[in-house]
Amino acid sequence: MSQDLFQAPDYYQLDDLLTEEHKLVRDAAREWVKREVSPIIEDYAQKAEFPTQIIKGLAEIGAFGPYIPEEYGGAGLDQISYGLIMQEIERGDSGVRSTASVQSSLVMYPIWKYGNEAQCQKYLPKLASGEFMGCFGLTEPDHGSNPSGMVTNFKDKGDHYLLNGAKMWISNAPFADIAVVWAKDESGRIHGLVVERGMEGFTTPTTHNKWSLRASATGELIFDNVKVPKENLLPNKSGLGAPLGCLDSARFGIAWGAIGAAMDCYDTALRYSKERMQFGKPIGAFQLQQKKLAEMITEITKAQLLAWRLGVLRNEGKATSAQISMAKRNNVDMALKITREARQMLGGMGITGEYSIMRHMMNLESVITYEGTHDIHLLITGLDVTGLNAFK
Ligand code: TGC
Ligand code: FAD
Repeated sequence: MSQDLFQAPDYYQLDDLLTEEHKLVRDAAREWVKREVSPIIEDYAQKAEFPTQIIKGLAEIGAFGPYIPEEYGGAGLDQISYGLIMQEIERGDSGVRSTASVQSSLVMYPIWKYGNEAQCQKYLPKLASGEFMGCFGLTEPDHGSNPSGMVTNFKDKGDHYLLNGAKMWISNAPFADIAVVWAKDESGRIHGLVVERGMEGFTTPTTHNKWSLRASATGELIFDNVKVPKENLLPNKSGLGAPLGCLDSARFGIAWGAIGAAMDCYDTALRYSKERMQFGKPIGAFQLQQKKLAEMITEITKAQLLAWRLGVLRNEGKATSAQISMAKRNNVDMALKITREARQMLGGMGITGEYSIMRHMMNLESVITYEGTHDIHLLITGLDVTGLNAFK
């Protein structure tokens, strides 16, 4: 990839809404992405490999459990700091942000919120430092948007649980040390269990041939009569609301992350439009190109305001799940549309790995699908405003 010349747009002086700590955290993540992610990410995406050497750096910028208390190894930051870190990482690549999102919101969060003290002490510090990597198994081959239909199950065998079933499309699965797995007990109630690599009957085959999130490792989780110690059940919450509560946290991070991808594409297209000459003028002087840029910065600014306000509400403990759905849906859609416009602005160069735009575009096709599809989030908003359930 060409040299990373990224300059973040701040059209409405939104930096004035941030504290000094927010800016320090964001700038540290921004510099780290320029130094450690931008120079290598295109190669890793091309060869469909996650760059495991950046795990330590991700931990150092606080990307693993930004809001987890310091006593458990987390950074003890607020929700806006968490969002800003996700924005900066996804500015580099959505797949790298996925790894951080899963580790923080889908592995550390449920252990912290639903686990007991012994589980927190055993897992959280190692997850925060990157010594342990985790994954989150909710989706199954036949149950994606409708996780309540899951068939993965466990039976009480006296001194242990016996786990059977399969999960599909699991980020980080191929290299994860632990998996937070959602499964039904004999009465059909959903619980979270921590399954560790090495447990007999537990395998994590890699998913190949993705055109999207190529620098993120995706796989399956297969449970064939896995004996899970009873102390690995997360005791403090059960039911579908438990995994969905984790998704709220991850979706919030995605709402911020998508802004990063959009900012990167806008910044690239803006620079290119001033340098690329056609018909004796920079292409940025043509009205049609200016329309694209003007609409991009307008949409980015609106998305920034939505994310910031949601961060304030999350900090105050007032954000609803439906508000989070709206922000995830709007901001990912906004980013995907910007990647398509920006790619056109670069003409043929836009399809090459010399620029990040096409990689962002392909990545966002996953982001608009995972953590609840674009249409599922629309139905969540529809249900919220009408009180009428269109899911079933
Ligand atoms: P429903 O009857 O509406 O709800 C069941 C129970 O859950 C509660 N609830 C929530 N709790 C916390 N947070 C939320 N967001 C919640 N939404 C619902 C609800 O109050 C109820 O509680 P209770 O006590 O009454 O039982 O459930 P439903 O079966 O009708 O499904 C609703 C639906 C479709 C919205 C939901 O299932 C859904 O969100 N589907 C999308 C599935 C999804 O997002 N999967 C994501 C998998 S993980 C992933 O993609 C990781 S990608 C990671 C990366 O790489 O970044
Ligand atoms: P389906 O649920 O089969 O949906 C297919 C289509 O039908 C969609 O357009 C959907 O919007 C639509 N649809 C479904 N129900 C309705 C309805 N009621 N009304 C209208 N339309 C409907 N999952 C995990 O558990 N952990 C992970 O780490 C994880 N990582 C992922 C990484 C990647 C790269 C990808 C692609 C997915 C990942 N997922 C993960 C799974 C992801 O959450 C699911 O793909 C997603 O929830 C959609 O499920 P599905 O693919 O089975 O699609």
